[in-house]
Amino acid sequence: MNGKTALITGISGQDGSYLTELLLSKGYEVHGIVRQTSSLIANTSRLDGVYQDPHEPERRLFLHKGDVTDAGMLVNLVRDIRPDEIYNLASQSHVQVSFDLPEYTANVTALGAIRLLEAVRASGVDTRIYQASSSEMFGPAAPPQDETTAFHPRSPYGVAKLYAHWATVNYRESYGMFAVSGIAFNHESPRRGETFVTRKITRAAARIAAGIEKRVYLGNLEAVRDWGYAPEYAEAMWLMLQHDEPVDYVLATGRAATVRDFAEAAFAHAGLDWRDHVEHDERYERPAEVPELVGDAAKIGREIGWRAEVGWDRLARIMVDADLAALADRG
Ligand code: NAP
Ligand code: G4F
Repeated sequence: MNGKTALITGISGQDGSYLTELLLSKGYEVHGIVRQTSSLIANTSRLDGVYQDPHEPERRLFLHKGDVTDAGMLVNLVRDIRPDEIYNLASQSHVQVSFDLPEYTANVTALGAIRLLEAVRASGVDTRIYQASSSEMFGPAAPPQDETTAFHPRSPYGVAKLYAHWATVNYRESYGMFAVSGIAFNHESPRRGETFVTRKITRAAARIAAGIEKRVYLGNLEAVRDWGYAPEYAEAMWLMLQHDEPVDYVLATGRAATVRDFAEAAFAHAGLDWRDHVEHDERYERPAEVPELVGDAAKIGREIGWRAEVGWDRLARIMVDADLAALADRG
């Protein structure tokens, strides 16, 4: 035990699960907000490795039913837990979905952040806050993008993230809160949701190699992304809240590839030629695309010492291996 308490919104997501493991390993008491669904008490499969039964006397992981659209719930929870650190990872995080559900995305992703900031203010708790900002806020800005690059979001998701980002800056400047944004470029892992392009590709490559499927349908193959490895980004979030000063940082690898390059590498690692299995479907094209995101994370390297080690090609191999292993386990 290190005597510290953290609250994570979005604990059941990709990043939330890695951050939970990291904080538990550092001796934190970890609290997370999980959503009730019609068929499950909560979607907690990514937390299976660290889940603790409520009857466990030494328990350090606590899951609370809630939602970032419920302001009263957030105030009560922050007041009860009195966390030293809050990580706001809750979001409708899928860019394409945000074009179909723009108002819902704004409610969760933009207003969720301000509800949480207000909950901290209303409860009077002295806490440090991490806001999960996104490289999607840069839109078509020329790469490499860094902390000085002008924002130009190109999706309802990007617009919502920009609101949350500026709200975080504003609460820092207005109320002196230790509130910071990590402007994270794409980061992936075997726990990535199956509709994001990297996981869609690695899962398809594994299933095609196993003879379960024959092809996968993708949209724009020319988009360039700076794909990093999610556990390393969880470490950066934690480091930002340990820093002396509240400072916003870009989190990125600095290396990038096209969707086509990623597909080629993933299929090759599964022993396949991507050209035999990838087909185009325009339904996966977006009304407005972000063509090229490549981050320059020199500032956090200089000031905090964080650097991403895993680049997109190694990441593709890690994800294909995990998807192949999951199929083998299933028998
Ligand atoms: P993710 O896997 O989609 O996880 C999102 C989390 O938010 C899930 O736990 C989800 O719960 C929760 N959530 C959604 N709506 C909610 C609501 N109304 N109330 C409470 N919780 C809600 O996303 P991720 O990849 O881990 O990303 C974490 C954060 O970083 C997100 O804010 C994302 O937008 C941001 N980000 C991600 C990347 C990236 O490349 N991964 C890059 C930049 C920024 P359920 O499990 O119930 O759905
Ligand atoms: O994997 P994606 O859906 O990720 P996207 O849109 O870059 O957003 C992710 O990264 C952001 C950080 O920049 C996060 F803030 C956000 O929450 C999310 O985690 O798509 C990547 C690229 C896009 O250019 C998309 O048009 O892949 C292209 N793509 C091509 N075919 C596809 C597909 N994307 C998806 N999801 N599905 C396809 O079939």
